[in-house]
Amino acid sequence: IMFGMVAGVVIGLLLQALLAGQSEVYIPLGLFDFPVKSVFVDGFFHIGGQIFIASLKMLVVPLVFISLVCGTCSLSDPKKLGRLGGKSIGLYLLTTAVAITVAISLALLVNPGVGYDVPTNASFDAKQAPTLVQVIINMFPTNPISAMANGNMLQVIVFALLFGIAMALSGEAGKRIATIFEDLNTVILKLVTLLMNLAPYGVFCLMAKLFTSIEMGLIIGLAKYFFVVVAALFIHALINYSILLKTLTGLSPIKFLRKMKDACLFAFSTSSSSATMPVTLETATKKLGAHNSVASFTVPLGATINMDGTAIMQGVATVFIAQVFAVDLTISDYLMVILTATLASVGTAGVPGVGLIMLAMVLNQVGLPVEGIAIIMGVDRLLDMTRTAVNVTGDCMVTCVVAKSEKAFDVEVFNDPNTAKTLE
Ligand code: DAS
Repeated sequence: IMFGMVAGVVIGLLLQALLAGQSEVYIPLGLFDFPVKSVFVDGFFHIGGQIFIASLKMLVVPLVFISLVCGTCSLSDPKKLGRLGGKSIGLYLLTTAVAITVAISLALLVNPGVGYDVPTNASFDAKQAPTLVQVIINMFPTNPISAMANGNMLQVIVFALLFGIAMALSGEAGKRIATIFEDLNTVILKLVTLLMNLAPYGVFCLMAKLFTSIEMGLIIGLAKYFFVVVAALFIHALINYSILLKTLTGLSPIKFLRKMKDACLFAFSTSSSSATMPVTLETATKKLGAHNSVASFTVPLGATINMDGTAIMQGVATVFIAQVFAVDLTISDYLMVILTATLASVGTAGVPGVGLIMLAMVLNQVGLPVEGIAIIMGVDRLLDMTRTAVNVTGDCMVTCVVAKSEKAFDVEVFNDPNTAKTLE
């Protein structure tokens, strides 16, 4: 997978150099001129990348529903579900609040927006993200089939939890259905590993297409902003998560990060926590050793409500935009940013670019001009890829902490270096 990614980046940058800003380049083949970009970039790479993303997304709803029903009905006592929910939601909100606090502190140290001259054509239409009340009401599906058809993950999670609890309380009938769900889970997980064989090619196509058109030059103009976000992402993923994992579970952060490689590569390539979810779930159970009864709940939940990487971008972007527009934010404004960004991440699914939509909500909350988002949009794609990898790392870190605390964790699997290999 790593090879597919590096090859895609190199081919993309070579094609970008070959195109040198033109919309197309032709290779004369005697009978006709061969259009390189249309055939390779808009053809093979685009189609290959979209098929790969679609194949991952195709799995998300059935995988989450089946594994969560299995996980829930296998819980010995449903009261454990309450503990699971409390611990995971509490830890997800805590890590997100810590993430954005680190981001704001680092940004206030570096002052990325001071002295930045605003381009005149800045404009951004902010689609309103849902309020917290709407999120809570929307969590309960009026029609579970439409929730699945629309990929409304919070509604799928709620329905699967209720269905699994009802199965656990339904005696023989529940036990009979449970065996069917166990078999379905085995089959759907086999489908996940089968599709993993597509990964190197899919990642190659995604990277090749992206790096043919990505404006690397924009990073220079926004270098301070870009590198403050990247620095905060690495501090959070390598230091904060390691401290939390070590103190709360005693597990080795080095082993943890080594096992996160595949999931992070998928998250980086797809920029989508939800598309990466099948790999995140496999990583949490087969590589890290968390039992499905916990991971099947905490991973889908995390992919939906836990976005530490996104909160980090929002923290730095808020400071950057306030400085660019010379707006002095008070400490209470920053506390409001921390609260809003933490809660905003609850309400939006893990898909590419959702971080910017939530940023509009955060900026509105502190009275900052939403047009400021147009300034940072140019470099957001690369940042989205990196922060999505941090998002899924946070999901797995909390999964390990909760699973270990619930004694639903195999330390042997975690310590086994062989399970660090690519998903077979
Ligand atoms: N791409 C989002 C995700 O899938 C994160 C973001 O947009 O910030 O987690």
